[in-house]
Amino acid sequence: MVEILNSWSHADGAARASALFRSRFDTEPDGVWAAPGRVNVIGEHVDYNGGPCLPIALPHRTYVALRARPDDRVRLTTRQADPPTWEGRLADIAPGLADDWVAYAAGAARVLLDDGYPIGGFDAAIDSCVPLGAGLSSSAAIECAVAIALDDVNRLGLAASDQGRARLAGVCARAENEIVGAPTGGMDQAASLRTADGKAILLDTLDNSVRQVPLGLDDAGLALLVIDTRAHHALVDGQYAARRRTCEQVAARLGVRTLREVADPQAALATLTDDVELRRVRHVFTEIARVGTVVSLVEAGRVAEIGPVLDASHASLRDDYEVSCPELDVAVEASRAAGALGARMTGGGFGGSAIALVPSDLTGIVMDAVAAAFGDHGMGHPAFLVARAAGPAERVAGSPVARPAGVLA
Ligand code: GAF
Repeated sequence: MVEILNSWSHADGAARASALFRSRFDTEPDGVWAAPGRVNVIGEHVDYNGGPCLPIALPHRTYVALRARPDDRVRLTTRQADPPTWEGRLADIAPGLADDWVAYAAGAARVLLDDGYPIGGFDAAIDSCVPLGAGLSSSAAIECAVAIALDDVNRLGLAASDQGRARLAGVCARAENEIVGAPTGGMDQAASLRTADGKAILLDTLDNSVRQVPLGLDDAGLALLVIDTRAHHALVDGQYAARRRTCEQVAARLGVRTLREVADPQAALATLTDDVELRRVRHVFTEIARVGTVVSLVEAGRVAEIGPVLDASHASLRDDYEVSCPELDVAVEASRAAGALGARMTGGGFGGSAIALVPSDLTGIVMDAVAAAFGDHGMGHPAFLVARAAGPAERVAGSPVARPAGVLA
């Protein structure tokens, strides 16, 4: 029997978060807000290089029951961490917080305050069915769930438009960079806040625009299988930062702000004499091109043909960018051998998850094959989910908070 990672209904998630809130704070929350994890179809490690990426939001969400306070205190509790509580003042939310989950949960409040938004203290209870450390953006889901709740209870009105949601996503990304200390790009927060139900978004990180892209998987008889390798995944251990630094150094030397703005990628590659730099930058250039290929195929109704592009992305991430690991490689190879049309690691890498594009009727066979291959390699038990493009972060319980006239809509 393979393990399936099930998501919760909104009713279940809201009930869990509310129950945790009541047991910890002995009162009712103002409401419950939920933000999804994501899986990226293509466009890996390009979001901090001005490149495009194509994530979908998952039905797996982090639920936050939250109540505004009349003072500047913040009290947090979660079912997913130990110790499960934190208390402090808004002013205490700063780089160096002891626990990452506290920084994810409270960081957006600090950045909103720094940007001049009128944020007050709050009590919040967090529960989540986003698999932790699986490369599916469990951290961004916490940030975005709290951010959208704070937007609502403080009547900022940002969540009402894509422009405002883009601003909230930027706030959450800065919380991750500045408060958590993880030098990530902005894809995960945009995916959690700016997607639309049933669609991927093409996020262009150069101008921060998004375009909705229906993948058409059901019509093509295909499924996007996510394989959580359960191998360790962490973005703050220096490997991610080192790759980002290399890209930024080369961009600066080439006289551009981001590698996306290099006018002639081939000519630029020809100037690189350091082998590591050459391979890192080659990944970025080729991955950006692959996003274009996938979007063209999908929009032409030819999603069944994107498999080889996913395969090429994996090879590039494995060999040029060097962010794969044995578990991801086994997951990808075993899926292909069992009938997947293409497969690749997804997310930051160094563990986490892979995706496989599979004919729907082969999903069970591919899952069994991957689990068996892990067994053969002594790799423990992977877990699976079939990705369905879900909607963005939103309030899922409680009444709308009345907004004064004149706020950003
Ligand atoms: C992680 C980061 F958080 C994203 O910003 C992105 O860079 C991704 O790795 C790789 O594409 O999820």
